Amino acid sequence: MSTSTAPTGKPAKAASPAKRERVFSGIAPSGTPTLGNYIGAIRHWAAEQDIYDNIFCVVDLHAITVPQDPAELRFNTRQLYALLIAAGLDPARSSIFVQSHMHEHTELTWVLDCITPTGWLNRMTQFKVKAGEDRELASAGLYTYPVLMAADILLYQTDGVPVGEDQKQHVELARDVANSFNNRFGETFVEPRPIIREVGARIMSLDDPSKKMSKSGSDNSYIALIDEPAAIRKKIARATTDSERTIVFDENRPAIFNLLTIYQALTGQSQQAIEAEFAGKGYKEFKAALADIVVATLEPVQQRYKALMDDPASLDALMAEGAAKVRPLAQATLRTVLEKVGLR
Ligand code: ATP
Ligand code: LTN
Repeated sequence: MSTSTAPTGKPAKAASPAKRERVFSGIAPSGTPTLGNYIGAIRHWAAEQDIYDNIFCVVDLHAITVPQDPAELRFNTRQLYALLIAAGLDPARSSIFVQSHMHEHTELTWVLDCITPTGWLNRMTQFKVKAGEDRELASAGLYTYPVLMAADILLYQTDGVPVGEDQKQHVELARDVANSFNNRFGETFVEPRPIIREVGARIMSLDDPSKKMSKSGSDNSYIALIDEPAAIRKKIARATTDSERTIVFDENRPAIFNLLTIYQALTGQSQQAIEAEFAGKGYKEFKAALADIVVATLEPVQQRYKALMDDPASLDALMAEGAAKVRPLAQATLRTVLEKVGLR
């Protein structure tokens, strides 16, 4: 195939042997990561590291779009970085870095800000939700946040962006911004696509199954990846259920459905096998079994996390190495952009 001739008469380019697609994903240090982040995102990123060329980023610049306590932000950033590695992201196979360690993100954001029509930003639904009642008080950073996210993605010539459904609109905006820049200044950016996981991966809050489990939710609503076994058992024992007794996957019973979804995600068993296992048993027994699974899943993660946090110099070195790995690509993209726009 590599010896064939293209219709133009020029020899066709040899198909590059198994060039991996590049994926980029980010997670904000806006609290302690939860079991929802783990089941819906982190464990998939970890499992797919050999399929893609991976870049993962702790997006601290995104965290300050809403007020943050400086000391907490500093701690949350290190904690999230350590937890990503503890949960299976491997610095040898992936580039893992902190967004603010790379000044190229903010520089590219300004250029992209200047080619993004405000009309596009006005259509972003997450801003409307996050800004709350008094939109006039929301920061300009929260409003332009999708452009910073576009810069994160475009700086690394990303092919695919694994995100939850709520972020699809932002990835599409990144694609539109890339396309608009390419049309105006010539081919510069890869136009990325969202990689959305099929449904069933959305873990809901333990005290209100109509809301998503979120690291910025109330204490009893989520299981943090660093929760002690006793706290995990207590939160699961207290989790909302309903007045029926059977333990079956019924979407019309969202509370038990959510707990069963967690059980299924962590054991990998089929719905039928799980229903058979708990046929004739009560909520108490099921919740105890679920707590055992969650505790057993998180125990090795917590051990690795503790070792990383107990050795701050090694954690600093990992962060520096992660940034050093992605820096050449970010610098090359930014240099091209500055030249095309006439700033160099
Ligand atoms: P915040 O509370 O700051 O909005 P969050 O906990 O909702 O944060 P994000 O930081 O927005 O989570 O998301 C990081 C990744 O985790 C995303 O890919 C997102 O889709 C995934 N994720 C977050 N919450 C859940 C959940 N409850 N179930 C499944 N996946 C989730
Ligand atoms: N906005 C995303 C986090 C995020 C991101 C990114 C995800 C920031 N930059 C780039 C993918 C690619 C969120 O809130 N989950």
